[in-house]
Formats: sequence, structure tokens, C-alpha cells
Amino acid sequence: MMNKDIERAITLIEKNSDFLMTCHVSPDADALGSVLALGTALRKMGKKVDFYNKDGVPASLEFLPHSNLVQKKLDPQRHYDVVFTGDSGDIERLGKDFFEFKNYDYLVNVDHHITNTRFGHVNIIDAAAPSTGSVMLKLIEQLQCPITADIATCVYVTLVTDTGSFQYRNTNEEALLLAGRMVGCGANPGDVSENLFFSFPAEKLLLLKKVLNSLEFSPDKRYANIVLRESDLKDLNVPRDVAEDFIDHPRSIKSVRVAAYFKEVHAGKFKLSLRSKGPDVDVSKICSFFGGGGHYAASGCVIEGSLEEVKRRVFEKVSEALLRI
Ligand SMILES: [Mn+2]
Repeated sequence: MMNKDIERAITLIEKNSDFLMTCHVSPDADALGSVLALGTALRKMGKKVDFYNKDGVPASLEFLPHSNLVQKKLDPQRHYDVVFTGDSGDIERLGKDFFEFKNYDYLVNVDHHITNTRFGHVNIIDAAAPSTGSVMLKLIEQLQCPITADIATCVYVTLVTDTGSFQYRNTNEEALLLAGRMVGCGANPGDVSENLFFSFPAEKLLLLKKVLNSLEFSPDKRYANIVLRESDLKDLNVPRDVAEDFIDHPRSIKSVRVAAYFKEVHAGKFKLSLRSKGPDVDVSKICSFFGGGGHYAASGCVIEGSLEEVKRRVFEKVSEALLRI
């Protein structure tokens, strides 16, 4: 299955010279790290490579090698031979500008989301892969290009972040072996940890104080939710991505099987992050019901309505799933 798709992608790389790398909006480390890894390899092979993300690079990920090359604008006149997308489950998640941009010959979709819609001409999807970066590495290994320290760092970061520092259930032998190999190629775990987990702005902790005030449990404490209000971000003048990992706090409680994190986009519109713990609840199904998707234990969607309404609808769906276990 996948090998054939990888072969097709390798042929596209060999036969063409002008590439665009892009990844999902509000990019996380796996999205940016995966495309930076492949794009860097192609540049070392002498190919012309542009990087694009509508939202650019969040300050917290500026340490990723070559992230300064990521552009926030697409030139509608510019033609690319091949576009690679990383970590995006559907084409809409690449942003409206890219959705409308048709000035390329081939689209190669590289991802590990179980809900991926296979929107590319070539689709390299491995739902069992610990990160999209690890799928990209399979591709890079087939190229006539050494795994340099900057490529290794990008891939290593995708493994650390998508496995929750090798703590989630997607932490398998492959994840640990690949991480070890990336360290062998020059990735530095101490530097990466310091950049990822010990470089936060002070406002992050002040924001966490506010968000934890919203913490609620279901009566049986198998479900917990927290809420980020738009006004909290404005008050502290911090970007949204700073608050992304707050979901780990409700999830850290022993009794909690499902944790929900409601992030207000604007009045009446919320982004939901849903996480499950243990093997029993597939939150990608719950998020698919609301028009989103993702992974078995980590998914997301956008829901409209008042906060109370949105919380109630999600709690209903989660309760149905929890009744079955
Ligand atoms: Mn990912």
C-alpha cells in the first residue's frame, strides 16, 4: 500500500524542480516540523522549495530549523510543479487561500490522521504512524540526501510533541527507535525540551490560572472540561497557541476518561479539543459527529452556539460513549 505511494512521490520529486510545502492552519510542531524536514531535504538536493502557512510560525516554534523561510502569503501567479501537504486531514484545513490556489500540477498529501480524506493525487497516509514527521522521514530516506542535524531535529520534534513526550499510547517501538536514530543524526533532546517546554512567556501561567477557574467535572468525575475565553487572551495579550496544551491538566486526573477544552473563537463559536485516556473511547467519532476529526485519543472540531449549549451538546455525546464502557 504505502510503498507504492512513496515510490510515486519519489518519482515526482526526481522529475520536478519547483515545490511548495504547506501544512494545516494554526500549525503545530508536527505540521511545521514535517514539511520543514522534507523541504530542507529537497533544498539540499538543489530543488527550489517554498514554504507556506496562512498563519505563519507561532513564536513557540521559531526554534525549528529554517522556520524563518515559512511565508504567510501565496502568490496566485506563481506556479509549482508539486505541492506537499503535511499533517492535514482534509484540504480545507490548509486554509481558504490554498483551497482556491490551483496553480500546481500535483498534490501529495502526507499525513497520519485516521480521518484523512485522501485529497491528494498521491496520498501517503499511515494512521499507525506516531507523527506525520515520521511518515515524511520514510520519504526522505528514499532520497539521495543525508539526514542532517536540521532535518533530524525537525523529525525528532514531531515525535516528541505528537507522542506527548513519549507518554501517549501511540508511543510504540517505531517512535522510540526513530527518535533514537534522529538523535544519532544530530537532534539534541535537551535543547529540544528546553525550547518546547521551558521557554514559555510568563503570561502563559497567568492564563492557566484563569482557565483553571473554569474547570468542571461530571458527577462521576469521568469527564472534565475547561474553557478559554477570548477575553482571557486579550487581557493578557498572548497568542492563542500558548494555551493549546492546557487540556493536559484535566486529562491528568485519574478518574477522567474524556477531557474537553472549549476555546472561544468569538462570541457563539468554539473550537473544541477532545482527549480520551485508556483504550475505551474513540473521540475522533465524537468530533466527526460535530464535523471535525483527528485521532482515536485526540481530536477536534468547531461548534457554534452559546457556551452552555455547546458544553451540553458535547457532554451528551461523551456521556453516550462513557455509558458503553
Ligand atoms: Mn500530527
